Amino acid sequence: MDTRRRNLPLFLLASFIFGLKTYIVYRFLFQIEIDNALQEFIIFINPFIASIIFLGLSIWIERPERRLAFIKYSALIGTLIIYFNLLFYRSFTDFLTIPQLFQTSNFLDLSTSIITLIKIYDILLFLDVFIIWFLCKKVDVNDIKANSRRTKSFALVIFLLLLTGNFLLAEVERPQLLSRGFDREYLVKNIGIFYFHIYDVFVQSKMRSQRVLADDNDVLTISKYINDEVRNDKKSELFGVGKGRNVIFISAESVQSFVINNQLHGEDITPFLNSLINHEDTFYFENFYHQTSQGKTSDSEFLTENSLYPLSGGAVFFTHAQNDYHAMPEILKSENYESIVFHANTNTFWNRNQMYESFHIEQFYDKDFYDVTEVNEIGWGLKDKEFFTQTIPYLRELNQPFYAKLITITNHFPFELDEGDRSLEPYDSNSITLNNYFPTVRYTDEAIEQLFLQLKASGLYDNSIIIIMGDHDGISANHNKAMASYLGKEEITPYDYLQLQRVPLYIHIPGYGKGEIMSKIAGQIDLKPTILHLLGIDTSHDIYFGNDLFHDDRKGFIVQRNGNFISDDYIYTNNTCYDRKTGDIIAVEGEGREKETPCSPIKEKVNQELEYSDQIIYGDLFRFIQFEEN
Ligand code: GP9
Ligand code: MN
Repeated sequence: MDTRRRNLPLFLLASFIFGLKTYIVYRFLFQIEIDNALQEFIIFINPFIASIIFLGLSIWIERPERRLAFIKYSALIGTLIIYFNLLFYRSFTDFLTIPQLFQTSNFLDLSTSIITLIKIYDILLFLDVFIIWFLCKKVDVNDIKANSRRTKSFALVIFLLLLTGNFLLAEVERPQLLSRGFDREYLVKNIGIFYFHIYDVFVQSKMRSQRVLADDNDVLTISKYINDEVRNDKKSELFGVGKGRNVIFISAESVQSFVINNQLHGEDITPFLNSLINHEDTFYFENFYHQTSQGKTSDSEFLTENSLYPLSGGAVFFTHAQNDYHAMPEILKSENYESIVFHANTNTFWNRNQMYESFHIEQFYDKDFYDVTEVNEIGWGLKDKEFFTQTIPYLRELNQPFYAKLITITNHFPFELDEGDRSLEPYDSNSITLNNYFPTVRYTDEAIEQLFLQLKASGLYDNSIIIIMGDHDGISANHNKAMASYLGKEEITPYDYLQLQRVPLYIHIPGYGKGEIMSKIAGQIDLKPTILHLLGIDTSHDIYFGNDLFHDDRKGFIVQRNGNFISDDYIYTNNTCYDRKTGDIIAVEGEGREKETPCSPIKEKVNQELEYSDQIIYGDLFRFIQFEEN
């Protein structure tokens, strides 16, 4: 009799039982949010595909006993992996990662409460293992023969197809899922827990090997560069004007500068932000650039807290959350400041829960601290107005001085807004994204206006510095055509596109009275020294790549993560050196063309600086430094 047929169904049967269990756990024991039918479909098929592939590896095992053992132990180990994740999840609403396994504090937390995390019905999660073991026991090993080459090749093709299909669907659901990292919940939702662990092992081991090769000599070269090329320790006129004040930092989702002082349908898009520019207590930076890459909001947070560059690929919040940093909250702590973040999204998004700990942020008021209902929710959290309203009571309770960061979300792609919240009609072009962007920006503008009133009413306003910063662009190059039509241009050139990477920066110091419009180029990298100096905190022992924006003597260029840059005189993008002010092309680099252009010497520094910043992150170099706080 043909015995191949007998063991083939066994692994398939086992896959089915194990897959079903996994699906039930995903769907009913983890609280994974499902937003659409495609996600529902992926989360349903993934457990079966994953089990078929893993248990299907048994096809390549020759010896029958070993083959059965493989199936039995895979089911057991797979179940244990799911179960440990479940226990961890019950405690932290998060999935296990390698760094967490080594973070002993987590496990201490867990071990004291482990009994409370185990539920009696958990035993049912092992039911499939019992069944699979029982089935394996029933099989007569003499009936099992080696699989033919044809069977193996056939299985290989099928497995590869299944795997690719699963990943393609995940990619459709969430483009750049693996390269950007996003959120662990998204990863698990789209590729399942087993591939997620493999992915995590891969990312972590790559990082660890780079870290091992680094040593403390690397730091010396970098600090020399910073002392020679970046830092200026002379105090600006504003050094210490905000001493002892609170810092309220509003990270304004996707707000770009092109909407400021601009109109649509004959109306100002951002009336409040426009009026704020002319306020005597405001410094408005009209040539301020975001410098983020794939990590978007998290990159902008990384830049502002550390004055280091994010990574060219992936999100540093995911890849290097375990590093030693010397972030603003840590420095502020030694000045008796408490640092807090408010953002009504889950705390695992962008791995904030882990990275914030490394930054010494003391408290993260995430979604759980807010009353989120069907009416006030939008996208990844609360509507901005509701978010600010619910944040005010928390702010009032804080010990002063504090550094509070409030991250808005309403003006996020795809720029949805309920009809009743809309006070500006959409634009009319072939890009729905750009069309809908204007009403949501207006909404955020109104929300910020409301926040100012609330801060005044709460008595917090006078003793604070209020900073408003656009986190990154909201309108990508895909919408260039519509953007050109809005701006009344024939096309968006690479020069225009780089100029569109400007985001607003406001530094509002109640009572200061001598605010100005600041025209010199500036970037997110500059915020750490700027804020610390305003508070009168010396940074001369620190390592960072930005400049105090109230200083005239600066390094003179702002770097984009892809190596493009803006300097006082030039803009470099698309291998072309432009005159910054006129946009005229000065020189094009490339074969057969000029090698040396006015941009070349700056380009060299730019690349050097990016490389140093990467070295700090990849080598985790700050672990070698004892930063002295004064
Ligand atoms: C999510 C929010 C938006 O919590 O910060 O992230 P983004 O997609 O802009 O990076
Ligand atoms: Mn963002």
